[in-house]
Amino acid sequence: MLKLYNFERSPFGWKTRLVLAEKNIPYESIEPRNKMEDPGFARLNPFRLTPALELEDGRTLYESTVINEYLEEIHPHPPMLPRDPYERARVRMLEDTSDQYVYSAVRGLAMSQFEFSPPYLIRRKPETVDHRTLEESRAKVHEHLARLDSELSGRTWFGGTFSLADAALAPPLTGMLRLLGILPDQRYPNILAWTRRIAERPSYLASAPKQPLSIKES
Ligand SMILES: N[C@@H](CCC(=O)N[C@@H](CS)C(=O)NCC(=O)O)C(=O)O
Repeated sequence: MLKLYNFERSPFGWKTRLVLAEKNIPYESIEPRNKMEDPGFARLNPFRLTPALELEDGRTLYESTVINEYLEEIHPHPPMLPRDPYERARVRMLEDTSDQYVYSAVRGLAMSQFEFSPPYLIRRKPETVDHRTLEESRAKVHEHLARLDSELSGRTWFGGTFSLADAALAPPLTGMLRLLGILPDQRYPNILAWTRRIAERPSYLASAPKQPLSIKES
């Protein structure tokens, strides 16, 4: 059986769990311990990040996007990439920019105000809040949300049908941005409708963290 090394509350692990669930692929989920020191974890991923996927023959893959593309290739049903080459590229573009740019703005918004101490985000004391990063990140997040809302115009899912881009966007749009109080926001009606739809999807319900992060006032 495939083994997925990941953390229940981590966004990139969730992104891969969502694809595994969507495609009904059996796997064992393992939370690594001591991954920064354990030489066994460096064998799984020399960059020591999760998720990492161990195949049945012991070979490993890392980077959520690469893992998800591999899953799409070995389990093509249901397809999570459109058939049309332009639309496939568009889904990949949405996924890649979500991981690189949306995630970095969301991270800036969170880390400027909170300390990350799972299962909590602990609110920083006022004098340690990084106001400049906070405001820059907030502005960037809203630019992304406006762009993503228009990507959904006339579409049920980011990929037309449920796609690798939808899996990549589920953690920030339904996890951290809700926790931070940025979403729901009536200015983004298509994202709101998408969020309601995805919340009913069995793969979403199966893959979402059972005990998500919560905010702790310091
Ligand atoms: N580009 C990587 C990002 C992976 C990543 O940042 N993983 C986080 C958890 S979601 C992690 O391992 N953080 C722990 C650390 O940096 O030590 C991917 O898509 O897999």
